[in-house]
Amino acid sequence: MATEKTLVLIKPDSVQRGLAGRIISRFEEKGFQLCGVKLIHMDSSRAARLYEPHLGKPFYDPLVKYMTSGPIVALCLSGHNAIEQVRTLMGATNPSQAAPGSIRGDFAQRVDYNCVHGSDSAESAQRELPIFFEPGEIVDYEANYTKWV
Ligand code: IDP
Ligand code: MG
Repeated sequence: MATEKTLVLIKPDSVQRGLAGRIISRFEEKGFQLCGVKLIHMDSSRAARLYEPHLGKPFYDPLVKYMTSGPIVALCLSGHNAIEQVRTLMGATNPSQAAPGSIRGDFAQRVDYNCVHGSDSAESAQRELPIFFEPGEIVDYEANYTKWV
């Protein structure tokens, strides 16, 4: 299993509800490392870049409106098999089907306001991370830092 980096977004409703810290804790408790953290209010061009694969779907316009409605927290997380494991911690896209104990299972009710985004493949992570982080903004612990823990 490879060490991977993935993108997580804590969506506007979750930030507004004060859930950002608890959601970040879920990932930290699992052992994923925070390599990048940003609070940003996306404009529609950034949201369009992120959701380009969904262009034309019925939920596209409401999704862009929702995701640009207020600040989000963008995370770059690193760890073993991070892309798949982060998706497992998030739970199913539709919170009605998300297992209790998952982030969406515990914190969300609706498919359209489902708390978090996570890259769904290595290709998606590679495409999505640069939408939020410059290469120099992503921390490389192994290369640059003494290991304390
Ligand atoms: P994902 O976030 O689990 O990867 P995607 O299928 O990539 O799910 O959809 C992107 C986002 O679009 C979802 O997280 C959700 O906010 C929204 N979405 C997906 N399917 C629906 C739907 O059927 N109705 C309304 N919104 C949806
Ligand atoms: Mg997706």
